[in-house]
Amino acid sequence: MTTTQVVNPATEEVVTTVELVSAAETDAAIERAQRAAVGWREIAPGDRARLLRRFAEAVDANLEQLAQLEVANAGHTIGNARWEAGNVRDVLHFAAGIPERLLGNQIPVAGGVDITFHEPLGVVGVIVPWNFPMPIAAWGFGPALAAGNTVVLKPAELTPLTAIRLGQLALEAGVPEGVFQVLPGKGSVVGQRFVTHPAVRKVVFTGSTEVGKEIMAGCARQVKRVTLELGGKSANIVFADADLERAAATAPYGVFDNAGQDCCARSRILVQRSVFDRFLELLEPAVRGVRVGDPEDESTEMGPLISAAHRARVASFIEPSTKVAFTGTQPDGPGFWYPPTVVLPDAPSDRVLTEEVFGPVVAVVPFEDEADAVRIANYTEYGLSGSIWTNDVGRALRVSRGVEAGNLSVNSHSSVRYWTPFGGFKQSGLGRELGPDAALAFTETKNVFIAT
Ligand code: TAP
Repeated sequence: MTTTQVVNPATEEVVTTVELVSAAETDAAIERAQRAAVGWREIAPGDRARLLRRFAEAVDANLEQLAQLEVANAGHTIGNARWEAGNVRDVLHFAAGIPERLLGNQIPVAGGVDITFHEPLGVVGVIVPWNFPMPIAAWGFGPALAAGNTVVLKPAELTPLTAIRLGQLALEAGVPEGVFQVLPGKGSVVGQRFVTHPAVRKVVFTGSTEVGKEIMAGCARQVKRVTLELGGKSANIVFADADLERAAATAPYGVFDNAGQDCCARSRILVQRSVFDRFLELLEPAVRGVRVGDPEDESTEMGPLISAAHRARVASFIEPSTKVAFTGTQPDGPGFWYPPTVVLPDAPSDRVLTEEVFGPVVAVVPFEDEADAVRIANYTEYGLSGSIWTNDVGRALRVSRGVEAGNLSVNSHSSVRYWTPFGGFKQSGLGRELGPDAALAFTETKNVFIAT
């Protein structure tokens, strides 16, 4: 039996030990899910909806426990962790509206009636990263279950605790055995079986672009459906006509939330040259003011990084030649801490401008005009999110249409609502999660013609 130690990133103490699922156990779970799929798709829509609602209520009743688990396992601030558990509840409530609204079409044809059905795929495998263990899991399993699929879910090896608890809560809520199974294990073992086992009909993967490409290539062998949510290098574009005070005061939270371990992190701040120096003057106190520390403290705004190895990777972006404009604070003592860090890159090809840091490091660069801003924003393989700060509505819309990214916000840094679509352009991903069409990513459209 293989086990893994779960470590609290804020204290470096071992929280617990978790047994890892083997390849043979993964196969057995997939086969259970395949058997359970027969009954699950036959459950009356209203009953499936009711079970999802009960699952949501069980999450709500255990919200504080789930949040505390995430604080201990992932070092998330308690405020964020509560939001994340609440997001799972809300995604499930939203999903509970799906079974009774999975509408097909009746299409006019000669000589008969033509109708379409949205059929479930069967078993769906969901592979989750360590940065947002709860919401990312729910964005996959909520609509997948609602559409009549069964789900096998692999949490990241570093952060399995909340997923394991969600699996228990589903059973307690009455979701039948085998319909939703959580399989803690290694990506190379459990995740790979999702890709290679023919009974898994779709893989939803969130994680690095590098692993996402391997998953996609593996799935191609069986023409297996994939949704990919990958990395980002998003731009926060600040025009001279914007409310500079607000843009500067909020910019740290657009990138340092979750210690920058966020695929939507606005890790490049593009500032119109005429206000560049003024913006940096305003940004400095905002960055120094970010409260970094004990994630259990209600007033903390940023916690630690997930692991020592990840901290070393983040630190590698700051080379001796890197121009660091200023940094925020970090606590002393144990924990994988890294301070909020603002850098001024020399060239567009600087690693800190082209690669995803996935930590609290932001690069600030000047631009000349609207066209230049869009050009720089798009100078990346990624295209997940971004922000545009301006008081000119026409410009806000023009730049929104020009930036190649799936999730943009104007005069704010919001990316995620469970009822709006989420996903990336270019190498940030494939397909969309959440939003009104969430369930359609977990169905096949079937057309039936009936001669009359
Ligand atoms: P990855 O190393 O890509 O891991 C993500 C998940 O995939 C983990 O559960 C991992 O398992 C599993 N995995 C690894 N290799 C696999 C393989 N060969 N086959 C199947 N599964 C495999 O990413 P990470 O380090 O956890 O997360 C950080 C990265 O994810 C960042 O680049 C970030 O941008 C991206 N990310 C993107 C998004 C969105 S929404 N676009 C959200 C979060 C994160 P283990 O447990 O073994 O690691």
